[in-house]
Amino acid sequence: MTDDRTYEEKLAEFEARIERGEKIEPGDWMPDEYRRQLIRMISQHAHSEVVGMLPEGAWIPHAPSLRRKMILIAKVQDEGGHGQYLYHAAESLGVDREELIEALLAGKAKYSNVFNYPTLTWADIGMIGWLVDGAAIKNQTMLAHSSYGPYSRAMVRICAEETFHYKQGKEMITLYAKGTPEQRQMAQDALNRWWWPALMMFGPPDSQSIHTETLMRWKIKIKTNDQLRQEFINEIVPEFLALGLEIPDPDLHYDEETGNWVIGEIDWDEFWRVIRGNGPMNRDRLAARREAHEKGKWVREALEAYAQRQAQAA
Ligand code: FAQ
Repeated sequence: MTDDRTYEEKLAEFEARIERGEKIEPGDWMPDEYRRQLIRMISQHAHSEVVGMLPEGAWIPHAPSLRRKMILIAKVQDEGGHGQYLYHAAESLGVDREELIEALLAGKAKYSNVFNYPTLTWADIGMIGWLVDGAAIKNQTMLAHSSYGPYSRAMVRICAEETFHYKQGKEMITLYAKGTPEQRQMAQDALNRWWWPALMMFGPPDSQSIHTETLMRWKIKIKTNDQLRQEFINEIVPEFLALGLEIPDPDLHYDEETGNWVIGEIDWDEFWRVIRGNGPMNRDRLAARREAHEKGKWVREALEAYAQRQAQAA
Protein backbone atom coordinates (compact mmCIF):
# COMPACT_ATOMS: atom_id res chain seq x y z
CA MET A 1 0.00 0.00 0.00
CA THR A 2 1.44 3.41 -0.90
CA ASP A 3 1.64 6.10 1.74
CA ASP A 4 0.72 9.39 0.10
CA ARG A 5 0.86 11.52 3.26
CA THR A 6 3.24 14.48 3.17
CA TYR A 7 6.36 14.53 5.33
CA GLU A 8 4.67 17.04 7.65
CA GLU A 9 1.66 14.75 8.10
CA LYS A 10 3.84 11.77 8.87
CA LEU A 11 5.91 13.80 11.33
CA ALA A 12 2.76 15.10 13.07
CA GLU A 13 1.41 11.54 13.47
CA PHE A 14 4.81 10.29 14.67
CA GLU A 15 5.05 13.04 17.28
CA ALA A 16 1.43 12.49 18.36
CA ARG A 17 2.21 8.81 18.95
CA ILE A 18 5.19 9.74 21.11
CA GLU A 19 3.06 12.25 23.00
CA ARG A 20 0.49 9.50 23.71
CA GLY A 21 3.30 7.38 25.17
CA GLU A 22 3.27 4.81 22.36
CA LYS A 23 6.51 3.04 21.51
CA ILE A 24 8.02 3.45 18.05
CA GLU A 25 8.88 0.03 16.58
CA PRO A 26 11.48 -0.90 13.90
CA GLY A 27 9.15 -1.02 10.87
CA ASP A 28 7.34 2.22 11.77
CA TRP A 29 7.84 5.47 9.92
CA MET A 30 10.33 7.73 11.72
CA PRO A 31 12.19 10.91 10.76
CA ASP A 32 15.74 10.28 9.49
CA GLU A 33 17.10 12.37 12.35
CA TYR A 34 15.32 10.19 14.95
CA ARG A 35 16.90 7.11 13.36
CA ARG A 36 20.33 8.76 13.16
CA GLN A 37 20.24 9.88 16.79
CA LEU A 38 19.22 6.42 17.98
CA ILE A 39 21.95 4.70 15.98
CA ARG A 40 24.51 7.14 17.39
CA MET A 41 23.40 6.73 20.97
CA ILE A 42 22.67 3.00 21.01
CA SER A 43 25.93 2.12 19.24
CA GLN A 44 27.96 4.28 21.64
CA HIS A 45 26.15 2.55 24.47
CA ALA A 46 26.89 -0.91 23.01
CA HIS A 47 30.58 -0.03 22.61
CA SER A 48 30.65 1.22 26.21
CA GLU A 49 29.40 -2.13 27.48
CA VAL A 50 31.97 -4.09 25.50
CA VAL A 51 34.91 -1.79 26.28
CA GLY A 52 33.61 -1.67 29.87
CA MET A 53 34.45 -5.37 30.19
CA LEU A 54 38.17 -4.56 30.03
CA PRO A 55 38.97 -2.62 33.24
CA GLU A 56 37.20 -5.22 35.36
CA GLY A 57 38.14 -8.24 33.26
CA ALA A 58 41.80 -7.48 34.02
CA TRP A 59 41.15 -8.33 37.70
CA ILE A 60 39.47 -11.74 37.21
CA PRO A 61 42.76 -13.64 37.71
CA HIS A 62 43.52 -11.61 40.85
CA ALA A 63 40.18 -11.87 42.70
CA PRO A 64 40.83 -12.42 46.41
CA SER A 65 38.42 -15.39 46.78
CA LEU A 66 36.52 -17.89 44.67
CA ARG A 67 33.24 -16.14 45.55
CA ARG A 68 34.53 -12.77 44.38
CA LYS A 69 35.97 -14.36 41.23
CA MET A 70 32.62 -15.98 40.34
CA ILE A 71 30.77 -12.72 40.89
CA LEU A 72 33.24 -10.78 38.76
CA ILE A 73 33.19 -13.33 35.92
CA ALA A 74 29.37 -13.17 35.91
CA LYS A 75 29.44 -9.37 35.89
CA VAL A 76 31.91 -9.09 33.01
CA GLN A 77 29.92 -11.70 31.07
CA ASP A 78 26.74 -9.69 31.68
CA GLU A 79 28.37 -6.57 30.21
CA GLY A 80 29.21 -8.56 27.05
CA GLY A 81 25.55 -9.64 26.91
CA HIS A 82 24.41 -6.03 27.25
CA GLY A 83 26.60 -5.16 24.29
CA GLN A 84 24.81 -7.90 22.32
CA TYR A 85 21.30 -6.64 23.18
CA LEU A 86 22.34 -3.13 22.23
CA TYR A 87 24.00 -4.05 18.93
CA HIS A 88 20.77 -5.90 18.10
CA ALA A 89 18.71 -2.83 19.00
CA ALA A 90 20.95 -0.73 16.71
CA GLU A 91 20.59 -3.31 13.91
CA SER A 92 16.80 -3.00 14.16
CA LEU A 93 17.32 0.53 12.76
CA GLY A 94 18.91 -0.85 9.60
CA VAL A 95 22.58 -0.38 10.44
CA ASP A 96 25.19 -3.09 9.96
CA ARG A 97 26.89 -4.33 13.14
CA GLU A 98 30.21 -4.89 11.37
CA GLU A 99 30.24 -1.22 10.36
CA LEU A 100 29.65 -0.14 13.94
CA ILE A 101 32.41 -2.37 15.25
CA GLU A 102 34.82 -1.20 12.57
CA ALA A 103 34.17 2.41 13.59
CA LEU A 104 34.99 1.48 17.19
CA LEU A 105 38.18 -0.36 16.25
CA ALA A 106 39.27 2.51 13.99
CA GLY A 107 38.92 4.91 16.94
CA LYS A 108 36.11 6.81 15.19
CA ALA A 109 33.25 5.85 17.51
CA LYS A 110 32.74 7.15 21.03
CA TYR A 111 32.20 5.05 24.14
CA SER A 112 31.82 6.09 27.77
CA ASN A 113 34.61 8.31 29.11
CA VAL A 114 34.77 6.29 32.33
CA PHE A 115 36.36 3.19 30.81
CA ASN A 116 39.49 5.09 29.82
CA TYR A 117 40.88 5.05 33.36
CA PRO A 118 42.99 2.24 34.84
CA THR A 119 41.87 -0.13 37.60
CA LEU A 120 44.82 0.07 40.01
CA THR A 121 43.63 -1.97 43.01
CA TRP A 122 40.98 -4.56 43.83
CA ALA A 123 38.92 -1.83 45.54
CA ASP A 124 38.46 -0.24 42.10
CA ILE A 125 36.35 -3.27 41.19
CA GLY A 126 34.00 -2.60 44.12
CA MET A 127 33.94 1.12 43.33
CA ILE A 128 33.10 0.50 39.66
CA GLY A 129 30.21 -1.74 40.75
CA TRP A 130 28.82 0.76 43.21
CA LEU A 131 29.61 4.11 41.63
CA VAL A 132 29.94 3.46 37.88
CA ASP A 133 27.12 0.91 37.66
CA GLY A 134 25.12 3.20 39.97
CA ALA A 135 25.54 6.09 37.53
CA ALA A 136 24.77 3.80 34.58
CA ILE A 137 21.56 2.57 36.28
CA LYS A 138 20.45 6.13 37.01
CA ASN A 139 20.77 6.98 33.32
CA GLN A 140 19.36 3.69 32.03
CA THR A 141 16.30 3.67 34.30
CA MET A 142 15.36 6.89 32.52
CA LEU A 143 16.15 5.32 29.12
CA ALA A 144 13.83 2.39 29.94
CA HIS A 145 11.05 4.95 29.25
CA SER A 146 12.59 5.90 25.91
CA SER A 147 10.22 6.17 22.94
CA TYR A 148 12.03 3.55 20.84
CA GLY A 149 10.64 0.10 21.75
CA PRO A 150 13.73 -2.12 21.27
CA TYR A 151 15.97 0.28 23.21
CA SER A 152 13.55 0.75 26.10
CA ARG A 153 13.01 -3.01 26.42
CA ALA A 154 16.76 -3.68 26.34
CA MET A 155 17.12 -1.14 29.17
CA VAL A 156 14.61 -2.95 31.40
CA ARG A 157 16.61 -6.15 31.21
CA ILE A 158 19.98 -4.43 31.47
CA CYS A 159 18.93 -2.44 34.55
CA ALA A 160 17.85 -5.63 36.32
CA GLU A 161 21.30 -7.10 35.77
CA GLU A 162 23.12 -3.86 36.61
CA THR A 163 21.31 -3.78 39.94
CA PHE A 164 23.09 -6.99 40.90
CA HIS A 165 26.38 -5.37 39.84
CA TYR A 166 25.62 -2.34 41.96
CA LYS A 167 24.77 -4.44 45.02
CA GLN A 168 27.93 -6.53 44.89
CA GLY A 169 30.03 -3.36 44.52
CA LYS A 170 28.31 -1.67 47.43
CA GLU A 171 28.72 -4.78 49.59
CA MET A 172 32.43 -4.88 48.80
CA ILE A 173 33.12 -1.20 49.51
CA THR A 174 31.02 -1.29 52.69
CA LEU A 175 33.12 -4.20 53.98
CA TYR A 176 36.40 -2.45 53.16
CA ALA A 177 35.25 0.87 54.63
CA LYS A 178 34.51 -0.94 57.89
CA GLY A 179 37.60 -3.15 57.66
CA THR A 180 41.29 -2.68 58.53
CA PRO A 181 42.89 0.79 58.10
CA GLU A 182 44.55 -0.51 54.91
CA GLN A 183 41.23 -1.69 53.47
CA ARG A 184 39.57 1.58 54.39
CA GLN A 185 42.37 3.51 52.67
CA MET A 186 41.99 1.33 49.58
CA ALA A 187 38.27 2.14 49.42
CA GLN A 188 38.97 5.86 49.89
CA ASP A 189 41.66 5.87 47.17
CA ALA A 190 39.25 4.14 44.80
CA LEU A 191 36.57 6.74 45.51
CA ASN A 192 39.13 9.50 44.89
CA ARG A 193 39.96 7.99 41.50
CA TRP A 194 36.43 7.23 40.24
CA TRP A 195 34.31 10.06 41.66
CA TRP A 196 34.84 12.65 38.94
CA PRO A 197 34.95 10.28 35.93
CA ALA A 198 31.66 8.74 37.18
CA LEU A 199 29.97 12.15 37.37
CA MET A 200 31.22 12.92 33.86
CA MET A 201 29.39 9.81 32.58
CA PHE A 202 26.14 11.82 32.52
CA GLY A 203 27.58 13.89 29.70
CA PRO A 204 28.58 17.55 29.35
CA PRO A 205 26.64 20.25 31.19
CA ASP A 206 23.30 21.08 29.60
CA SER A 207 24.76 24.38 28.33
CA GLN A 208 27.28 22.37 26.23
CA SER A 209 25.09 19.39 25.29
CA ILE A 210 24.37 19.41 21.57
CA HIS A 211 21.89 16.53 21.36
CA THR A 212 19.69 16.92 24.45
CA GLU A 213 17.10 19.17 22.84
CA THR A 214 16.42 16.82 19.90
CA LEU A 215 16.54 13.72 22.10
CA MET A 216 14.05 15.19 24.56
CA ARG A 217 11.72 16.45 21.85
CA TRP A 218 11.28 12.84 20.73
CA LYS A 219 11.46 11.35 24.24
CA ILE A 220 14.57 9.33 23.52
CA LYS A 221 15.92 11.02 26.65
CA ILE A 222 13.40 12.08 29.30
CA LYS A 223 15.78 14.10 31.51
CA THR A 224 18.79 16.29 30.84
CA ASN A 225 22.41 15.43 31.67
CA ASP A 226 22.51 17.89 34.59
CA GLN A 227 19.16 16.75 36.02
CA LEU A 228 20.26 13.12 36.15
CA ARG A 229 23.72 13.98 37.48
CA GLN A 230 22.18 16.01 40.32
CA GLU A 231 19.70 13.26 41.22
CA PHE A 232 22.56 10.77 41.34
CA ILE A 233 24.74 13.05 43.49
CA ASN A 234 21.87 13.57 45.94
CA GLU A 235 21.39 9.82 46.28
CA ILE A 236 24.99 8.68 46.54
CA VAL A 237 26.71 11.39 48.62
CA PRO A 238 24.86 10.52 51.87
CA GLU A 239 25.66 6.84 51.34
CA PHE A 240 29.42 7.43 51.12
CA LEU A 241 29.37 9.88 54.01
CA ALA A 242 27.47 7.35 56.17
CA LEU A 243 30.41 4.98 55.74
CA GLY A 244 32.86 7.70 56.80
CA LEU A 245 34.34 8.00 53.31
CA GLU A 246 35.29 11.46 52.08
CA ILE A 247 34.04 12.83 48.77
CA PRO A 248 37.13 14.22 46.96
CA ASP A 249 35.59 17.65 46.45
CA PRO A 250 36.50 20.50 48.86
CA ASP A 251 33.56 22.56 47.53
CA LEU A 252 30.89 19.95 48.17
CA HIS A 253 28.11 21.29 50.40
CA TYR A 254 24.46 20.76 51.13
CA ASP A 255 22.06 23.48 50.04
CA GLU A 256 19.16 23.62 52.52
CA GLU A 257 17.05 25.69 50.16
CA THR A 258 17.12 23.37 47.17
CA GLY A 259 17.79 20.13 49.05
CA ASN A 260 20.70 19.46 46.70
CA TRP A 261 24.25 18.39 47.38
CA VAL A 262 26.19 21.00 45.40
CA ILE A 263 29.49 19.90 43.86
CA GLY A 264 32.52 21.93 42.80
CA GLU A 265 33.50 22.53 39.20
CA ILE A 266 33.90 19.42 37.02
CA ASP A 267 37.06 19.46 34.91
CA TRP A 268 35.31 19.51 31.52
CA ASP A 269 38.65 19.91 29.70
CA GLU A 270 39.60 16.50 31.02
CA PHE A 271 36.26 15.08 29.86
CA TRP A 272 36.64 16.36 26.27
CA ARG A 273 40.28 15.19 26.17
CA VAL A 274 39.28 11.68 27.27
CA ILE A 275 36.33 11.26 24.89
CA ARG A 276 38.43 12.51 21.98
CA GLY A 277 40.84 9.63 22.52
CA ASN A 278 43.48 11.08 24.84
CA GLY A 279 42.61 9.60 28.22
CA PRO A 280 45.03 7.48 30.25
CA MET A 281 43.83 4.16 28.79
CA ASN A 282 42.19 4.92 25.39
CA ARG A 283 44.99 3.38 23.35
CA ASP A 284 45.18 0.26 25.52
CA ARG A 285 41.42 -0.23 25.40
CA LEU A 286 41.27 -0.06 21.63
CA ALA A 287 44.35 -2.26 21.26
CA ALA A 288 42.66 -4.89 23.48
CA ARG A 289 39.45 -4.73 21.44
CA ARG A 290 41.37 -5.03 18.16
CA GLU A 291 43.26 -8.06 19.45
CA ALA A 292 40.02 -9.71 20.62
CA HIS A 293 38.40 -8.99 17.24
CA GLU A 294 41.34 -10.49 15.37
CA LYS A 295 41.42 -13.59 17.58
CA GLY A 296 37.67 -14.08 17.12
CA LYS A 297 37.90 -13.99 13.34
CA TRP A 298 37.89 -17.77 12.95
CA VAL A 299 34.67 -18.02 14.99
CA ARG A 300 32.92 -15.49 12.75
CA GLU A 301 34.18 -17.33 9.64
CA ALA A 302 33.03 -20.69 11.00
CA LEU A 303 29.57 -19.29 11.79
CA GLU A 304 29.34 -17.76 8.33
CA ALA A 305 30.32 -21.07 6.69
CA TYR A 306 27.79 -22.95 8.82
CA ALA A 307 25.01 -20.50 7.91
CA GLN A 308 25.87 -20.91 4.21
CA ARG A 309 25.79 -24.72 4.51
CA GLN A 310 22.40 -24.58 6.24
CA ALA A 311 21.05 -22.26 3.52
CA GLN A 312 22.29 -24.59 0.76
CA ALA A 313 20.75 -27.62 2.48
CA ALA A 314 17.38 -25.91 2.89
N1 FAQ B 1 31.36 9.48 27.35
O1 FAQ B 1 25.09 16.29 23.38
P1 FAQ B 1 25.58 15.35 24.44
C1 FAQ B 1 27.84 1.35 31.48
C2 FAQ B 1 29.53 12.76 23.84
S1 FAQ B 1 27.11 1.96 30.11
C3 FAQ B 1 31.71 9.62 26.05
O2 FAQ B 1 25.21 15.68 25.84
P2 FAQ B 1 23.83 13.07 24.51
C4 FAQ B 1 27.62 -0.10 31.85
C5 FAQ B 1 28.25 12.53 23.06
O3 FAQ B 1 28.21 11.22 22.55
C6 FAQ B 1 27.65 3.63 30.01
N2 FAQ B 1 31.13 10.52 25.22
O4 FAQ B 1 25.14 13.87 24.07
C7 FAQ B 1 28.81 -0.64 32.50
C8 FAQ B 1 28.36 13.61 22.02
O5 FAQ B 1 29.29 13.23 21.01
P3 FAQ B 1 28.83 12.91 19.46
C9 FAQ B 1 27.26 4.22 28.72
C10 FAQ B 1 30.14 11.27 25.74
O6 FAQ B 1 23.76 11.87 23.64
C11 FAQ B 1 29.05 -0.37 33.84
C12 FAQ B 1 29.00 14.75 22.79
O7 FAQ B 1 29.70 14.16 23.88
N3 FAQ B 1 25.88 4.64 28.78
O8 FAQ B 1 28.48 2.09 32.11
C13 FAQ B 1 29.72 11.17 27.08
O9 FAQ B 1 22.66 13.99 24.55
C14 FAQ B 1 30.18 -0.90 34.46
C15 FAQ B 1 27.98 15.76 23.28
O10 FAQ B 1 27.17 15.20 24.34
C16 FAQ B 1 25.27 5.13 27.69
O11 FAQ B 1 25.85 5.21 26.62
C17 FAQ B 1 30.37 10.23 27.89
N4 FAQ B 1 30.06 10.06 29.17
O12 FAQ B 1 24.10 12.62 26.02
C18 FAQ B 1 29.68 -1.46 31.80
C19 FAQ B 1 23.83 5.54 27.86
N5 FAQ B 1 28.73 12.05 27.28
O13 FAQ B 1 27.95 11.68 19.51
C20 FAQ B 1 30.82 -2.00 32.43
C21 FAQ B 1 23.22 6.04 26.59
C22 FAQ B 1 28.54 12.71 26.13
O14 FAQ B 1 28.09 14.11 18.96
C23 FAQ B 1 31.06 -1.73 33.78
N6 FAQ B 1 23.65 7.36 26.25
N7 FAQ B 1 29.40 12.25 25.20
O15 FAQ B 1 30.13 12.66 18.75
C24 FAQ B 1 23.17 8.49 26.83
O16 FAQ B 1 22.36 8.46 27.73
C25 FAQ B 1 23.64 9.81 26.26
O17 FAQ B 1 24.14 9.57 24.96
C26 FAQ B 1 24.70 10.53 27.13
C27 FAQ B 1 25.18 11.78 26.37
C28 FAQ B 1 24.09 10.94 28.47
C29 FAQ B 1 25.92 9.63 27.38
